[in-house]
Amino acid sequence: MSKKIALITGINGQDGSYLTEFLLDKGYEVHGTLKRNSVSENQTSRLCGVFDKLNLHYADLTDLSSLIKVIQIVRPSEVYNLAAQSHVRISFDQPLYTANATGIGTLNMLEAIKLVDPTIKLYQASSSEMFGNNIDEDGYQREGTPMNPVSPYGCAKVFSYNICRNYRNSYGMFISNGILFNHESPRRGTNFVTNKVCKEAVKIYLGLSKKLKLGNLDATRDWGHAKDYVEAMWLILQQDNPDDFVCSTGVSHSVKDLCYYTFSKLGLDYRDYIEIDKKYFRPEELRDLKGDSTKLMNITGWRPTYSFESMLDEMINYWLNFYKK
Ligand code: F7E
Repeated sequence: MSKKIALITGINGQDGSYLTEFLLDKGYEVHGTLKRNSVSENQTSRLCGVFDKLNLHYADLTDLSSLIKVIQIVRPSEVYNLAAQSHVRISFDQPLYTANATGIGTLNMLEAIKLVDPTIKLYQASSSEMFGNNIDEDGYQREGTPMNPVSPYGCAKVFSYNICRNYRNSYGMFISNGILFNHESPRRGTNFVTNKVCKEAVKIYLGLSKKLKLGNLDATRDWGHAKDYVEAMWLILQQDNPDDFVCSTGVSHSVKDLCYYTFSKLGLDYRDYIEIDKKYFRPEELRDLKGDSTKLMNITGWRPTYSFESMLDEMINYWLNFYKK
């Protein structure tokens, strides 16, 4: 059987790097797109372990011609569309760019696939941010929960989710949405709350910093590990039929719980170090997220392997080793 070929947009992000490693282990030929950046040096730092086994191409979701070209060159069997402006708070500062990259960018990818080869399978990185503050009666969000986004990012993701369903139904294309809840790791950008807290708590513990400024401590999130979630992405594309799936752990914690656990692990009381800074609040807050992955687990057999605690332990240890070096 010929080698399967995957194309990953946003290959240099947290998820792109774990997915690359996962697919290389499965024997795939892996290609990825990079967006042009004025500083090229750190762009592929998450990929350093597998850099020699990769094929990188410059392309941008906002540039349809670049997508058509890369699909014509690579001829993938599977496309994982992970690229986006993915920071919720920043989407309020850059709403138009977010709508273009995170929303219209997906439509560009759909058109590129439809024009070049509509048999290519597409995984779309949809998000729990699409639900906004809607919760089912039992406190969970799942595939049927109505979507009511509360950020430009969430609105753009709802557009992408819907246009994917529309192309699937209209043209019979194999397009699946993974509705992923928050997923973290040592490779997470340090302007997302988990890795910010782990990094800064370690700096405080080592005497390198004194305070940590945060926003809303009462928000709750369902935090899983990115390594587990990229397996779900792959499983979703291996099904006989395209469909939409929630991927989550089913357990949620507050930002306060996150601070308590992380600082306690280092023998510190978080209350001595945290300052509230209004600039980290969002104009409209998404209060609580907790996902029900029953459908994904029943149909694909997926199970998360990390707990909230084991994930944070890995992240704390990463920063301890980083600063001790
Ligand atoms: O915020 C609160 C903040 O930025 C989590 C993205 O991957 O997951 C992510 O979006 C919570 C929020 O992630 C700070 O208000 C408090 O309630 O880590 P975050 P997010 O906004 O949930 C979804 C599923 C995605 O799809 C997104 O792409 O933490 N929070 N203080 C803070 N958040 C940040 N970033 N910084 C703070 O200082």
